[in-house]
Amino acid sequence: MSQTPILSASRRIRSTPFTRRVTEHGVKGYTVYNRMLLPTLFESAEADYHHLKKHVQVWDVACERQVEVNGPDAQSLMQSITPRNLGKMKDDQCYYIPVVDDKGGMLNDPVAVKHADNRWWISIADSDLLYWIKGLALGKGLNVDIFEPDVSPLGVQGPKSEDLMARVVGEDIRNLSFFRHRTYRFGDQNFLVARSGYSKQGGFEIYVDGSEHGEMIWDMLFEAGEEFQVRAGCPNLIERIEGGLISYGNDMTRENSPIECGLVKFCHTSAMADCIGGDVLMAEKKNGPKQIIRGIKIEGDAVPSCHGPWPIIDASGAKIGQVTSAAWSPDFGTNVAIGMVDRDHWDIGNQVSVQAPDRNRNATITFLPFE
Ligand code: THG
Repeated sequence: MSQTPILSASRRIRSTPFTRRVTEHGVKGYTVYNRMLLPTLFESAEADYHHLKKHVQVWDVACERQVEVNGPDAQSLMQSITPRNLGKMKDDQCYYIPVVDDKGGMLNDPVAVKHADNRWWISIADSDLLYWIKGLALGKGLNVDIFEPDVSPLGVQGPKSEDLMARVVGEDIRNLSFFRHRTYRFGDQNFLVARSGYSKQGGFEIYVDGSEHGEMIWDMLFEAGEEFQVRAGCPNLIERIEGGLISYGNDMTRENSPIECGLVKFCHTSAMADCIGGDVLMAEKKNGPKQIIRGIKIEGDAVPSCHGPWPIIDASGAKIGQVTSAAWSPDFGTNVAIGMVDRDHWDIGNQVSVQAPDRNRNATITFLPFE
């Protein structure tokens, strides 16, 4: 039996303002995201999952790096990178935005945090969006500064997250709406907090501005959270598949359009003219995509956890798509998965076969999120 290889640490794989605490809380697994550590496992995938759905967890999601766009041309630069219409966005809003290249291919699917017309944070998924945006600004001769500030999101996720946050920053946080942000006081520091996060259990993200404050905020949350059974946690594969939260680099890449990714609701005809690649997306919106993201219910016992993608085949053995994320769901009592399925085969209820690493399995095309 060979041992699981370790991932060697070095300065190129950045630690976070919370890494010391995460270690103390017994992190068992990491991945690398934006060249930074992202915890993947504490107790076990299933124990972490049950705890997340019942209590509250603190997540080190510092790897959701911010790209700050600052200056008079910020608003027009922002509208040029996404087909989502930002025209009515308020200064206290966050928007989930597809970011596309000149061919309409997905470059990233960040959360845009608007401070003002001339100041934005782009809270990025795992790709080097800073270089694309800097290149655009230089090429277009725009009057903007683009840089990565020392800002690290800390997630507070789970059904008891509101009670915990109310203990720490006051009852007023209960009035914060989904995808809105406001500044709250933590000890003697003010930080922006949004009601958002990469789970469907409800929660908040604290944008910790200044690495030196990381452990202080962490400790405040754990002190106040004892009565809510707070634990260290992380984005959970099972929960995110159930909830239909797609993952850049896993479920979609630059090969895919936002329409294929199920994000047509964020591809606005009114914004296409200002968006790079908008012409391509307009045509695709009219003609329909050639494939689309779906939920896939995979039969049998728990699928092995293993690098995908796994081919999806029809009754004749022809490849009609691929599974890109899969896990056993204790609550649904089946394997849940996310994948791309060709247009002739994407109808809900369609029976297909998935070539999992252990064996072929019967599977059913279904909705995302799982219901
Ligand atoms: N929070 C912040 N930054 C992030 C993530 C995050 N950057 C990387 C990654 N996650 C980006 N991907 C997503 C994917 C989905 C959502 C957020 C970020 C999400 N979607 C909601 C949904 O699908 O129900 C709401 C979308 C909407 O209506 O606007 O929350 O998690 N800071």
